[in-house]
Amino acid sequence: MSANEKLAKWVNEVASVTQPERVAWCDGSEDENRRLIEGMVKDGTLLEMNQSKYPGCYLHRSHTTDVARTEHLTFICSKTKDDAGPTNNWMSTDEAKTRVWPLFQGAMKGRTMFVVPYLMGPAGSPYSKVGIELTDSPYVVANMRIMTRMGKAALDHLGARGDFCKGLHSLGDLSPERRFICHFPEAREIWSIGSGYGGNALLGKKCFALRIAGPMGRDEGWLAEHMLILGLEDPQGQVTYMCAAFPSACGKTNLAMLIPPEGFKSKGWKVWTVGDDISWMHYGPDGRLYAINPEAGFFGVAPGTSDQTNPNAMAAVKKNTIFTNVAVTEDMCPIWEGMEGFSLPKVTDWTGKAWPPPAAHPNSRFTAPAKQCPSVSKEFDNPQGVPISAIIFGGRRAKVAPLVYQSMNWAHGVFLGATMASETTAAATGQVGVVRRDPMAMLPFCGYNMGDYWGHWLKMGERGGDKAPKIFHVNWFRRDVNNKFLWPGFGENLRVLKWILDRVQGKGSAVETPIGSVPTGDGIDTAGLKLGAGVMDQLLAIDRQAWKEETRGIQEFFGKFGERLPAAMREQLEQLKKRLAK
Ligand code: OXD
Ligand code: MN
Repeated sequence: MSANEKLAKWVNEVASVTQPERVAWCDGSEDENRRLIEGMVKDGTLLEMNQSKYPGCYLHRSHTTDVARTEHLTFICSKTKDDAGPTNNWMSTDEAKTRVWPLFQGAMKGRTMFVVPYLMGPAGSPYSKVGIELTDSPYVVANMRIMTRMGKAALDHLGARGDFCKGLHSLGDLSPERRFICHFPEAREIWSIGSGYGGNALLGKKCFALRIAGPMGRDEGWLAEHMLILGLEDPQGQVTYMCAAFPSACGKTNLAMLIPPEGFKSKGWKVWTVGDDISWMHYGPDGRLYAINPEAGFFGVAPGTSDQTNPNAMAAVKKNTIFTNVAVTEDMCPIWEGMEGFSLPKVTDWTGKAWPPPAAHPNSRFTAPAKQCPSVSKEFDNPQGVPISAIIFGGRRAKVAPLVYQSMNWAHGVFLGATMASETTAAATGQVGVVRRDPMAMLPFCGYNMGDYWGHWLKMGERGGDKAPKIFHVNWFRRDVNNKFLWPGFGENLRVLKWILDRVQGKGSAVETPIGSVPTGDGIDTAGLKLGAGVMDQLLAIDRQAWKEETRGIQEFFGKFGERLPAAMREQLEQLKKRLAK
């Protein structure tokens, strides 16, 4: 059976269950998009923004109970519970068939079912993969057109092959009671019902590119990661590529689009953006690890984004952007907390009313084409991807973790990723210092047993040998005794990237400590930065007592994985304990 026959058969099967009024095959063209948008403006799904200031931009206000990913309703439906592991919600395939599948019965009555072919990754790349999403939400189609290479590019890539990821999505009745996001890693299939929110409904993103692609990478020998990809250009014009993983809402998009501080910019330092959220990494013909960004757009958090924190993102969202749940000014321009001009009293909040704070929903978003970002890398569409020299893991730690340190080797680097954590702050929960582990920032996105996932990481390093990237850990969020951030962050993070680059090139001064190589006091270039006396020492300090405490937390966390914890991870913990005891 050819790919198209297989596709046609599946579309018919789904249509006979969901019973849409009509089926529309999407080609991704301008014309099709214009018609879709016109329809949505007419029925109120989209509001037109100020077309002279924000041409091609629209606002969507979601249902008020459908504003974020719903992790407790997200399931891995693998053969056994153990295959999903202790960090995922598991549902058996049989249960999914009896509990979730019936919800699709007649779910699309009176609606159009769109057939959305999409390509994850550049056209012509051996590393790109095709997905097909069947959805009854035109808003999803319009977002998928920005976030992926949609339509013809995908069908061309698929050709006669039948290997596409099947994704079925219906808004259902939008009730959280009947909302499920189910992943079938063995069948490479996704069922999502009851939500129109990006992470639940744009199936190419978290569902395919992470939860399904992860097990594919395990089986095929590559990595699907929750990482930004950036190119750091030095004053000689040489560009070095790095990937970085941070938990959601830790500034990944800002780091991917960083603008260097004055003294560095004038010397020729630049950051080029390849991706802000997901990285697929494969070994290339020369034995180096190459990354592609499977996505074609940014689905970024709006609040806090401004000309101060991320001018590149602000430029990217000036046209052809879909805003979701932001506030608007009187003349229908998007606005949110932290954005220039926000103090205007006359804004309308994300629900369409006068604004009691917050005006924009804290998880309000922009969906913008990556090509509109001034810092987009010229390698963005390179089918081979970019060669990765450094992998960076980052947590949000008020204490314990220094500003930056380098792992001793790959296995130790995997340990740093596996033990990544954030501490809650008073503002977030009322409880200070509660440690939440988020290995490789993949806690909500790893589609199989996390212990097996670490095992896969270890294998990938063995395969790379000397050519594998160097692994680092950063922490922009260390606080002083008065709970004030010690490090200014944002553009100044370039100074840390520069030390990482130095280390990759065999330069950069460091001291060996029990936790890894930490920069010497003068290792980080602080020229032009006004840091208080002793602040750099505090940023780089290792508190043995706190680290001993940390090893107890890690031991407890590792205990959850039982037999599935790779021996090398247990070994790393034992070695760390020994080094701390010396
Ligand atoms: C995202 C997330 O939306 O990580 O990218 O939550
Ligand atoms: Mn993310």
